Amino acid sequence: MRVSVEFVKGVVKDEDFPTDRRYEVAFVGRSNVGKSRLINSLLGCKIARTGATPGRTQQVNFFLVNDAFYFVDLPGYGYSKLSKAKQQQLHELIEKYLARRKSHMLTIILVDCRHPPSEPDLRVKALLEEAAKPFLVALTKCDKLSNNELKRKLVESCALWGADRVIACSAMTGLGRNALWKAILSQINA
Ligand SMILES: Nc1nc2c(ncn2[C@@H]2O[C@H](COP(=O)(O)OP(=O)(O)OP(=O)(O)O)[C@@H](O)[C@H]2O)c(=O)[nH]1
Ligand SMILES: [Mg+2]
Repeated sequence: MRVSVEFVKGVVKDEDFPTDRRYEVAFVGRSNVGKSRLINSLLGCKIARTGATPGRTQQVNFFLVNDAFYFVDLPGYGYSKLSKAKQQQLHELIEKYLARRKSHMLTIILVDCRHPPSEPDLRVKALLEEAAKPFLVALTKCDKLSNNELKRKLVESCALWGADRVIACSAMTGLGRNALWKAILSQINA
């Protein structure tokens, strides 16, 4: 799929979120899980800033795709070098966004395929279930697992999250890119 993309803004306060009411697809997960790189892989360009050191994204970044909907790159949680107050502030911003934002259509929860979901991942799951909002789970960095390890991980993840929600991904090899696009578009066009 050919896409055009424009960085619209990065915000730290919910009153600065865009007001044009286009649908939003949000990417959420631990710091360093690969949110920004997966967004770049989906969009086929290097628009979201990525980095080897965690804590790269500390704002809510809005990318307008095909002038039609937004990809929203949320700050990563669990970045221990931030002050407790700043971490708390980011958590509140993320949770407020996920629970209350009206134009927010779909959440992609990213979980590193080599680790179990973190406690905040499970809190996001509970919050979205509570708000009756749809979500998918992208297992990231699957290039790091052997085929057998990946099969085992998929069985385990499907049992936890629901089989129709889990997509094995690698921003490095492109694994999962088409499946993720298909799921995103079917939700947006539903
Ligand atoms: N091998 C491999 N490395 C990846 C993949 N995706 C991301 N990475 C690496 O993981 C690191 C973190 O990626 P980011 O996309 O910046 O992570 P993030 O979730 O946006 O991190 P924050 O902005 O801190 O929340 C970078 O060094 C990436 O190159 C992947 O699919 N495979
Ligand atoms: Mg990032």
